[in-house]
Amino acid sequence: MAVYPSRSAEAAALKGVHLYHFVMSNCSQRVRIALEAKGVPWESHHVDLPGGAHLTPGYLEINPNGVVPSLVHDGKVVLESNDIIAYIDATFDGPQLMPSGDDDRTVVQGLIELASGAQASIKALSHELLFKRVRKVSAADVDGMATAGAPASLVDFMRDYSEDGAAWADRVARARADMDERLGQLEGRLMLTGRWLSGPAFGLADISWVVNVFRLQQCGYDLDAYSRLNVWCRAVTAMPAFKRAVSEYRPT
Ligand SMILES: N[C@@H](CCC(=O)N[C@@H](CS)C(=O)NCC(=O)O)C(=O)O
Repeated sequence: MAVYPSRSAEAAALKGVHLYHFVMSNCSQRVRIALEAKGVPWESHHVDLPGGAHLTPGYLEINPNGVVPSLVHDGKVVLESNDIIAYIDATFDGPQLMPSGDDDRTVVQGLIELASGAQASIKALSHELLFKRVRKVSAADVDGMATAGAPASLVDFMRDYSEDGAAWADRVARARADMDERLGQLEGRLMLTGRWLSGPAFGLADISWVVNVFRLQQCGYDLDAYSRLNVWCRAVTAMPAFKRAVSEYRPT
């Protein structure tokens, strides 16, 4: 996990815990849940993704990948939502979210990597099943992203989305197959543990995955085949930390 002094003068001067995030971003939600579960006070820097605020020169100095979330703690920046939640757990008091035994840790780290690897599929499914109805993107918008300095992977994705042709259909089909494979692994894990993905206690693997499964529910994605996962998701989304961070969260 990389933790380094921010290249942004604005961020380097910040004291305390500051989160650059977007209300609907599942990666941002993941970090907000970890902060709430640990009881860490934090300050919000809401980044308007649809408005392109993540592609401004000032934000690209904080996060050169042009994505949210970014955590700044006493002027040091931590990127990548799953690294950020591990950093929060390791740095602050509160309930321990990573199991202490070596074997459990290895499994939880694997589940977190499984969630990180799901991001491309979550993004494609969110755009296809949730955002398409409300967010039209033109070729000129995509050119504007490229001119603003957005990384090529973001531009290529938006180009396929805006064109809505064979390349986009292929992305969506691959996302469905990939997601079903990952969800099958989670169902298997819950068959072993019973209640939580992280093991005997709620923890980082649960936080990492709940935002993805919740998003799939919002998308109307077919989750009928995953009965244990549905029970698990109901339990996690009923937790106060989830409510404060996601379902009842309003950006400030
Ligand atoms: N691997 C990164 C992925 C971050 C990411 O893709 N964030 C999305 C929101 S969930 C974003 O900022 N997207 C901007 C865009 O696609 O233009 C992480 O886990 O932090």
